[in-house]
Amino acid sequence: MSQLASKVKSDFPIFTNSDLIYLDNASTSQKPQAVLDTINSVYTKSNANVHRALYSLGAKATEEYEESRKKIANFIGADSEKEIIFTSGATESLNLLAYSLSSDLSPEDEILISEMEHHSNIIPWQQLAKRTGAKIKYIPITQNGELDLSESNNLFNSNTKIVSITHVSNVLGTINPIEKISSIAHQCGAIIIIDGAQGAAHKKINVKDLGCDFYAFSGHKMLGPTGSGVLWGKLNLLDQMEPFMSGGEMIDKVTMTSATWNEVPYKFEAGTPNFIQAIGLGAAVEYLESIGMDEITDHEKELTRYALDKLQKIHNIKIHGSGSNRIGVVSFNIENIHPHDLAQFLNEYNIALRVGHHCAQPLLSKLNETATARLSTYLYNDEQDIDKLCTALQEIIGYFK
Ligand code: 7TS
Repeated sequence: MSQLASKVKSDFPIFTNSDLIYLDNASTSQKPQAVLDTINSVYTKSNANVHRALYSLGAKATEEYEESRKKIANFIGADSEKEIIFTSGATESLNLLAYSLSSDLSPEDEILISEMEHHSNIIPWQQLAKRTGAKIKYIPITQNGELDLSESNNLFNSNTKIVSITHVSNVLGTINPIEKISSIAHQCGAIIIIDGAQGAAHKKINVKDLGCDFYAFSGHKMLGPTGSGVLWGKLNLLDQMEPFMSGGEMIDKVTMTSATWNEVPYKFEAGTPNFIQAIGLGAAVEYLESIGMDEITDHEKELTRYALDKLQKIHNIKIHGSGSNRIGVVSFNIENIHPHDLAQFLNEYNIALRVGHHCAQPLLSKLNETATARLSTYLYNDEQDIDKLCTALQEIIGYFK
């Protein structure tokens, strides 16, 4: 078994002198000391608003903010840091796109998403469809919990203008074949957007290799602060798009009656950005790189296999999704025990995992469930966490007998 967790756990103060078993990483991740130190350092040594102050402190904050943008561009293999827009998270990144791409759509157009999307990659498109009259279509999922691309000839056609798909399912852990989907989308002239909220945190990303046009993700799920997120987009597409929000710093010239826009990425960063969080995200990326993303992926794959093996031995458990290309997320139900009861009992063991619909109600209804229990791992989890979870589950099943 990988030794990664024992190597890194002490970097995370939340685990110091604690028996916390944290298995809710798909919701948010814990933060290493390096990220906490960076945030503290900016607040105590270089806090001033970015891109406007002429004094040294302002220049220092701006430099750190822009340095973080470069680190993130490098982390995901972007051509230029201009392609990195700081947002508050994947939700804002996806809303930005659904708003800014509005003008390109008319009633005969189609938006293609999938049945395994998080609400953040469904509702912005439903709202866009309402505004424009465009139609939403769904790529179905197979019994295994993988995207069913067998009908892609019907689903992808010349009316398909936007395809927006999750990289990794937050309920099933399925890793989707993004390169293949990007290629089909481009063949019919559509824009392809990837919701990377569960991707960038757990896998080495190269946006060019993925072949997508946009990639959205959240900083807080990858060891960074809340309020940090990213939208990566191809520069030529970002250049053509209208801004999402308007206000300070996103302008070039403003008169009493009109305004022109600043260049990308600033056109999309209206107002005071969450610059301290963005700088914190840069520190998170540095930390992840110091470990190595491939090592993190391997560790989580191994741990997922271990978890699946152990969970399958529990009587009356139903594990959702059986695809082979999956990572770090396992959803399950135990017969006759409501997931909410399960979570409450698990809390007595200091085990944190999420139960509910995981903001993916259409997927849950496909699974014929209203709620599941979901464990989700990260680099600091190990087999003991899984063992303790399984022992607790067995005991809880005992109480319900
Ligand atoms: N897309 C996916 C696939 C997600 O899993 C999430 C959050 C989001 C988008 C939105 O990210 P946010 O950072 O903007 O909120 N997923 C979850 C989850 O599974 N449990 O809590 C949040």
